[in-house]
Amino acid sequence: MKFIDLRSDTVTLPTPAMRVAMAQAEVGDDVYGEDPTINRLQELAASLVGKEAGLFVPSGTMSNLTAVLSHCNRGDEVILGNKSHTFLFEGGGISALGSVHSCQIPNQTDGTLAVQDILNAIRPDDIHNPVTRLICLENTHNRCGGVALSPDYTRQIGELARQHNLRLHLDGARLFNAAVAQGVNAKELAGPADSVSICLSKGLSAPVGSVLCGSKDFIQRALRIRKQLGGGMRQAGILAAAGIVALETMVERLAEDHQRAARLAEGLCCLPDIQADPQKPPTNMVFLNLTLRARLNAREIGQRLVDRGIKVGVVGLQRFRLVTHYGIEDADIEQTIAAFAEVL
Ligand code: TLP
Repeated sequence: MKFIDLRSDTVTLPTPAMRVAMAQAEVGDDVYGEDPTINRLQELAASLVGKEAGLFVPSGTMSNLTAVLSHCNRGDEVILGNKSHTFLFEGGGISALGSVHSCQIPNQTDGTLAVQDILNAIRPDDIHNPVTRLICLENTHNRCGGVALSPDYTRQIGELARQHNLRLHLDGARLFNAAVAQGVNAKELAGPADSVSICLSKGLSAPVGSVLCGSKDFIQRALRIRKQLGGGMRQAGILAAAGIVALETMVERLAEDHQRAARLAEGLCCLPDIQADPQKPPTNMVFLNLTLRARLNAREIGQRLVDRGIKVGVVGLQRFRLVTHYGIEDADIEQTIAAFAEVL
């Protein structure tokens, strides 16, 4: 059975052009810095986000971890959102592997961290306190509904960080979704950050990888951390080749995913016992809540949808996440709406 898989944009398969590029990729030993395809990908990614250098890493999780460990010393503190991916879904790696302390402050519904909350979280210089070193933002913000942070907000937090001698890291796993949705250049969104992580294997459809970007000095430190984490790959130009195709050809089409998410939310909102949150999805994620009147819970509904060839993310007793992506067509959206109507 061919499934309509809306659990995540991580399920995207490489495009035919990626397969060709992978087969033909020129490769070398990247630990010696000698893989020409990886070098090209790193330069391309860095230029797209306006940074001096890039580093190819196997995953978004390793990219964020490498960034935090490159910015922080043991015992330093990072200020991040209580709904951030790094806090919720990266295995606590920054503390488990890096001895970095985290200070979680509430993510607002628009994905931001309130300026006053950040200011309150910055520790005074006192031997009892960890040293506040880093602020992390996420754009788009996954658990806040795929919402996009604006260039203005990011600039404001960049200035705040500089005033307090802090670094700013941006988890831009879906930075290009944020750029396309707002009609702005990714450089504007990444500019205020000292480092930015972008993912190639989400909406951009490459099979593997993320690129961590920043200044040359920062990437030099990150190179050592990546090696410590076991992320120094060898002839991985085969993977980077797909990443180049992703960055060159798959960014603009993200707008289609956003339109399909909007149609999906609109169709599902008309059904009884279900509410999209927010009503109009900002990018490619649709979060749905079941009302208390619903006769089945989210897990039960999820199972009945699987029986009808549709996979959705069940992210709470009464909550779903549906993500549109390359490979999901208009007809799949209509079929999903019809299946929900049948099951509810
Ligand atoms: N997110 C995945 C799951 O881990 C939840 C998904 O399906 O959305 N930052 C953000 C904002 C992410 O959404 C993800 C993946 C990552 C980092 C980690 O990327 P990977 O999976 O490559 O380690």
